[in-house]
Amino acid sequence: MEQTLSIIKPDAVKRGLTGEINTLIEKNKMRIVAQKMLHLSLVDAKGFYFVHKERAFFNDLCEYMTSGPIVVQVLMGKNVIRNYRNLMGATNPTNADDGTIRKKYGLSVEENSVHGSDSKENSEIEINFFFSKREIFNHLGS
Ligand code: FUP
Repeated sequence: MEQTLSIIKPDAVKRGLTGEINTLIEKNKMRIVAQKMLHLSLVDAKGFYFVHKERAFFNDLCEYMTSGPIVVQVLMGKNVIRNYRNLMGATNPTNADDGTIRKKYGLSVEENSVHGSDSKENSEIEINFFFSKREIFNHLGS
């Protein structure tokens, strides 16, 4: 069983899409084993997206991520890192496949509704960024 970090971003939380996105996650056989809502500080947004610090979009992205509350989650399942990335769709919603979260709900390459870890290594770093071990339930049953 693998875990990944998911973020429901400000554009989606603001539009009341948390429930619909959670339904898609659960219908696709991924379990939500931790979840909380929070409002990122600019320092935390910059820390989370540190790998992108040299990119032209870095400052805008960090400001957007602090523009309203987000929902952070740990998802669990077999191959959940890849499966959740597939369910999310391409970074730019215009290029995302039908049925993906970003195609359904994404507004632009920046306001693209969700984040998901892209590797096992990053999933561990990102989960530890937001959650302590005691907040994650890995004994939900099948
Ligand atoms: P992804 O893994 O699909 O979330 O995409 P990236 O890691 O490449 O980018 C992280 C976030 O940066 C995206 F979700 C949105 C933002 N971004 C922009 O705002 N503009 C860009 O041109 C590319 C990415």
